[in-house]
Amino acid sequence: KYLDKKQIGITCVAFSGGQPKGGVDLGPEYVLKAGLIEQLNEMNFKTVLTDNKIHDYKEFFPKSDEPIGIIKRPRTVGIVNKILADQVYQHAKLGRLALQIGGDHSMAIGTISGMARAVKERLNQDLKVIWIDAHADINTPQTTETGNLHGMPVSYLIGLTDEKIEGLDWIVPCLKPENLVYIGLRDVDKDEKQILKKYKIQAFSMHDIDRYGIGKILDMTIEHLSKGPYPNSPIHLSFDIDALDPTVAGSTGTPVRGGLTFREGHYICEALHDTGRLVGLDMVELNPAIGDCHEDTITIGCSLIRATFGESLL
Ligand code: B3U
Ligand code: MN
Ligand code: MN
Repeated sequence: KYLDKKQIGITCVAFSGGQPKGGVDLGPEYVLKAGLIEQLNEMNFKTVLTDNKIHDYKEFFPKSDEPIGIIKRPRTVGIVNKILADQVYQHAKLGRLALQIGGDHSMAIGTISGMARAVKERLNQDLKVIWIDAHADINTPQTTETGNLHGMPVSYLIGLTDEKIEGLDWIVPCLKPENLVYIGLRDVDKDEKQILKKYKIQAFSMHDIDRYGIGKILDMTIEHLSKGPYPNSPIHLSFDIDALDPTVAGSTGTPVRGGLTFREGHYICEALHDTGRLVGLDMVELNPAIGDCHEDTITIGCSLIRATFGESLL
């Protein structure tokens, strides 16, 4: 059996280097303080916390990290993700479900690299990814206007750039464009739209959700990820909390109006749990230093995690 579905390897990524705002590194601490581990244990999961601590990875930071061109903190983001990839891989190769709590979304470079490596090794299959986000995070070093690496992880995972940037040069492309589906998009840069078109990436915007409803969107998502030689191959869910509407979960670095409702967010997690194919979950961009009701955002982060791991409604 590939998975031991009763064990979760949890990695707490107290990291903010993929973007400029402080506070997103506090996400994991607040999620644990809200009782997530107890809640998962209550659901009969055995939980294993990576290195038995909230990781800030600071012992691995380079002494200096000047921008390379427009790219900010490439060596820091690079080394943190290299280590994170190994941590996720170690859990996944033992057949544990892997939960990563962030931290900014640049960390998906590591989480998905590590998970894809384990899936390749154990099953000789390609990992499929569902990316829930207001943003596409698919800028390349050539298209980025901000230089923030949390806006670029997908381009590194797919391998859209040949340019070798110091610190990021270890990344091996591990995601095929046809194995990726986006849900929740509403703030996508012009060049990113070109990339989505060029690589024919399946992307459901908020407009699509308005039109079809979240139920049909998930049916289409799962259908898309069931094409090809391995219709039941493992799925990784990368959930940026800014996919939710700011009135629902406002404590995040780049809120965008017109997002998912509380129920739409949870429905995504529940429907993916029901596929039986989920192997990994990232819950990212929770920033308790932003907004005046961060308890709501943290509580919702916890309940999305529980929904993904099968907390049943009835
Ligand atoms: N696309 C912009 C903005 C952005 C991406 N991800 C977030 N914001 N959270 C960029 O910086 O690449
Ligand atoms: Mn994101
Ligand atoms: Mn986002």
